[in-house]
Amino acid sequence: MKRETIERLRRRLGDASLKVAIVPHISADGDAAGACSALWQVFDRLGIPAKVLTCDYFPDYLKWLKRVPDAISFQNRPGECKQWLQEAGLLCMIDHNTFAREGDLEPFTRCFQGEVLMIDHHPDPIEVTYRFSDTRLSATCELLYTLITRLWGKSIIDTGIANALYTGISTDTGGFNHNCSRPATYRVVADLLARGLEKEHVHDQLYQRNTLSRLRLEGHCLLNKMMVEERYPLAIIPITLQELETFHFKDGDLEGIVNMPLTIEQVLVSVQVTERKERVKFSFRSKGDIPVNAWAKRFFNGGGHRNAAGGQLELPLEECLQRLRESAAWFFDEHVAGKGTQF
Ligand SMILES: [Mn+2]
Repeated sequence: MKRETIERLRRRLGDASLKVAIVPHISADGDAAGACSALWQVFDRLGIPAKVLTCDYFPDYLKWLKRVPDAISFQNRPGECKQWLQEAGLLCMIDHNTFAREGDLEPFTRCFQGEVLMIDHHPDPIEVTYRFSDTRLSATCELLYTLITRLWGKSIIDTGIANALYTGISTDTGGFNHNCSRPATYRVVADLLARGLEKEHVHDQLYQRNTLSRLRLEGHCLLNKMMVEERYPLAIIPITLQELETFHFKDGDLEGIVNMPLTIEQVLVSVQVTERKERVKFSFRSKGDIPVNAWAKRFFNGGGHRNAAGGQLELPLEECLQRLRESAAWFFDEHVAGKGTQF
C-alpha cells in the first residue's frame, strides 16, 4: 500500500464539501457488502456524507449488516442514484476491478466526473485515481482494514465496523478454508476481536440462518442432480428453473453448493449450471492450480479467479450442458493434463 497514495487520499477526504458514492459489484457477496457497510460506517463517524449505490439488491442474508438496508438500488430508485453520482466528488469501487462489474449503473459510473478510489483484490485492475488492489489478500475487507487503520488509526473501528470487516474475510475464504494462509490475515482478525468483533453473532447470522427449503434444495442437488464424469475429474450440477421454484428459491440459496463436490477426493473441478429466466449461469470451482477462469472465459462469456469463476450463456439448458461436456476435452487437455494429474 503506497504511502503517497494514502496521503493524497487523506488530503482529498479532508475536503469539507466532499460527498462520496460507494458502489459494490453486481450480485454483491459477503465481502462486497461487508466492505460497503464498514466504509459507510467509517464515513458516518467522520461526518463525511456518503451513500451506497447498488445496481441490483443486497441479498437478504446480509441485511443485518449496519447501513446495508439503507443502500439505494438503481432498480427502484434510479433518479436518486444518478443525482448522487452527480453530486459526489469521489466514487469508491468496492471488491471489483472494472466498471463492467457494475450492471445497470455502469453507463453512469463510467462517465463519473470526480475521482475514483478502488479497494479490491481481483487481478488486472483498471487505472483509477487512488488504487488499492492486492490479489494476495483473502478479501477486500482485509485490505480495507489496513486502509482504514492507516488513515485514521485502530480506534475508529467499533463493533459494527469490526463485524462488517470480519464478514468479508470469513465469507471470501469459505469460513477460513481457502485463500487465507498468510499470518497477516489472522492478525487483522485478532485486531478486530480486540476492537469488539462479535464473532459468534456474525457466524450465527452468516451460517446458521438456513431455511428448510434451502437445505432441501441442497440435498436435492447432491442426491438427484450431481453427476461425476467418467472421463474427467469433473462434477456437474445442473439446476432447472422448475426446481428453483419447487424449492422456493431466494437469492443466496445456491451459495456454497458448487463447492461441495470438491470434497470428493477424485473431483478436481466442479461446475454448477443454473437455469434462470433470461440466461443460464455457470459457476466454476477447482482445486490447486487448475485455472477454471480460463474455461469460463473461453467458452462461457465469463472469468474470475483461478479457483472460482463464473459465466453465462443465452441458450437452452441442454445446449449449455452439451457445450460444457464438449469443451471439457479442450480444458482438461490444455490446462489439467501434464500437471501430474491422472484421469
Ligand atoms: Mn472479495
